[in-house]
Amino acid sequence: MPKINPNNCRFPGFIGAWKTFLGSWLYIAVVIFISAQIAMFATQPAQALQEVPQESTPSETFLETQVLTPNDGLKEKLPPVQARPEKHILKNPPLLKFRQRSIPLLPLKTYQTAPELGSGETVVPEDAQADKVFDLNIQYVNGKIRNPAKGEEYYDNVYLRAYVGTETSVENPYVAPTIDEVYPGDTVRINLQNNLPLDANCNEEENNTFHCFNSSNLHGHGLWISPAGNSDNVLVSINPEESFTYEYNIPDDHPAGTFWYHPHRHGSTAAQVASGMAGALIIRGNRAPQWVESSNDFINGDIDTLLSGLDDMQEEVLVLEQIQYACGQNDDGSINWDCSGTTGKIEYGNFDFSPSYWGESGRYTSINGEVIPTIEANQGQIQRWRMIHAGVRNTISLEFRKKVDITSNYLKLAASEADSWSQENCTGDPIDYYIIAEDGLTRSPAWKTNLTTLQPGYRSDALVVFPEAGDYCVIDTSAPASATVNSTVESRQLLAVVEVSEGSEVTDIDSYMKDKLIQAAKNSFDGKVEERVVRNLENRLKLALFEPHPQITDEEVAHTHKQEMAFFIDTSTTPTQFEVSNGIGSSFDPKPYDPNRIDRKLKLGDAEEWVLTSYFVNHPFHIHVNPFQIVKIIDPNGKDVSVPGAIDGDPNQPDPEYPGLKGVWKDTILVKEGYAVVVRTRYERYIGDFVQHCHILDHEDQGMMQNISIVPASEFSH
Ligand SMILES: [Cu+2]
Repeated sequence: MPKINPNNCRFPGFIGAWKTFLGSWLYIAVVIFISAQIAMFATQPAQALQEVPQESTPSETFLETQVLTPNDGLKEKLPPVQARPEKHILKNPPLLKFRQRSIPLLPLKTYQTAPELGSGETVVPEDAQADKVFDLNIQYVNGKIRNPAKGEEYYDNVYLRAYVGTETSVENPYVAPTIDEVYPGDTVRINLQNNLPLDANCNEEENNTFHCFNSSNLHGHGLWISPAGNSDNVLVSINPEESFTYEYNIPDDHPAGTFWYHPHRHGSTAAQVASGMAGALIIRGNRAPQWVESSNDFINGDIDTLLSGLDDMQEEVLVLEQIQYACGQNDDGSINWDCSGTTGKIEYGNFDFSPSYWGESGRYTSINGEVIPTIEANQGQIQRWRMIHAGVRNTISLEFRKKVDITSNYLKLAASEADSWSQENCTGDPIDYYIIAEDGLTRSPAWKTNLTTLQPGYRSDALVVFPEAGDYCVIDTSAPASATVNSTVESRQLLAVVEVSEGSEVTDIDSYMKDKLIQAAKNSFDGKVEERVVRNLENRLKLALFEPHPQITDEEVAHTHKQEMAFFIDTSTTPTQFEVSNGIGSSFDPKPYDPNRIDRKLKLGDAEEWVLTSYFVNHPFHIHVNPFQIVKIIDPNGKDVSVPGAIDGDPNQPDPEYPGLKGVWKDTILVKEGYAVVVRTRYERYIGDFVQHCHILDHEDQGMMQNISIVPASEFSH
């Protein structure tokens, strides 16, 4: 199977390089076009236009800005909350601006010229590698969150911890800015300044409890980078009034895709993410697939290079959040969810989780901070939805249905009424769309579905096309209890409404999407690459030339250890213990997290198979650094439910999540009680200590986490 070779991709010889060069200009043109589209939709066009990331800054400017205090001008920059526009058109989160310095080409790089191509030419695309500096503050913000249960334009006041960057949304200041325009090979520096107040109640010695809500740090979820030092290190605590510069060296062969960032300080992770502290982190790629004559094979490329050939694609970043603000306690000690006359917060005393709280809270899943926003689209226009489940709890099962009753008001609707409202009003059949990436990693073939399951931590990149003009409901549809993180039946929620204006006719979504993508391939590629990409697309929309990692074969794991992992909640103890076991079956030995214990030592360079299970309810497993490939998912009856077309659970209401995941790369996967999720992963390139954990973040804070250490072979012993 071909794999991305960064050297070949980046320096593909003279002709290839010119193609890459031209391709990147085409890409820039598309970015400008999309930005212009966004600006057109924005209620404040001038502001939206400013959000276009700056082009490469001359080095003088860079040096000039370098002498500034890293966070100058940010602290007081938060604008006051203003009167809100009546129409809630969804906007992408603001972009976090950066300062950039292009890295001069080092002599070493000439050595990396692809020898197979035989040209010896080294032509560097202008955007080859850069040093990008981002400033990010953590601070309290005053904001408003729409509460449709109370009226059409009713807002709850909230006071929340938030990431604040160079650009802050006036309407939704708690929405974290998007880190974008990052390319493989870039160095990303993030100056994280914790401006939260000192917390006298913070006891650093506490473990596996909710504590130190003002201490934080940063995790680049899904990034394939070092976990050590000041890279993606979540084992440090950045306390109030402290700052820390993270340095992410994005490797040359890093996949392009949808990633995200959030705090990961053990004890405050759930509280901070539940406040909305989560942002998109998008890696862009301009490496086209390549044909290599000498090896008679292809080198894979970035899906972005295919999609840039679409003539009018629109990109939406959707950060789905479940901001569980509360308003103190009732007399009986229960949480008061009614914020009339007060301000919603997430603090000690009103912060707690149980599977039923989200439903009881009456809160809505917000998108980029908006509750039931309107998304604008044109009939027949392909949209790339980069969806990020940045919530703490609640499974999202996404479907689109035509809304038939166009007069029915959804702007005043209690969350508890959304189920019947959706059933009455969104009566069209669910439409098909195509998942092209899971957790940022391109999958092949594109997965045609009308229902996607997003668990906390998941991302899904979907290509969506609306076949008719009119309104479509974006529904978080009801899911069977067996399919959810809370193991309870979840009722329907309305997430958004898509207003589709008249455009190109779509009679059949399948052939329409295929034709569009084939045209895109013809626009983007030529020769053997074009031929192969087109042939693949004709065959069930295969995206094989865009898969980021080579498969892990049976041979590769034949002689390495097997890892076992089981999640467990011990309810027989007080307090309840949240645990992880290194063994399953007779070796089951669950333990809560101990910061001073390394739970697994792994050998650099090995590939291993892991069997993941749960002995008590469902938990999304997430591991840092190296992603994994799903081999099979065995249900309690011994059936592999990861194969396309498998029926998982009750045939009358099967769980749609697992079928089709066989062979797919991910970094987070729901592990259902009694199931065995079998995955393989390579311990590539990076050594150091990091974690794997349950992505129900309150479980993580309470101990459902393990320390993992990848060491060089010389330090490894069983
Ligand atoms: Cu869990």
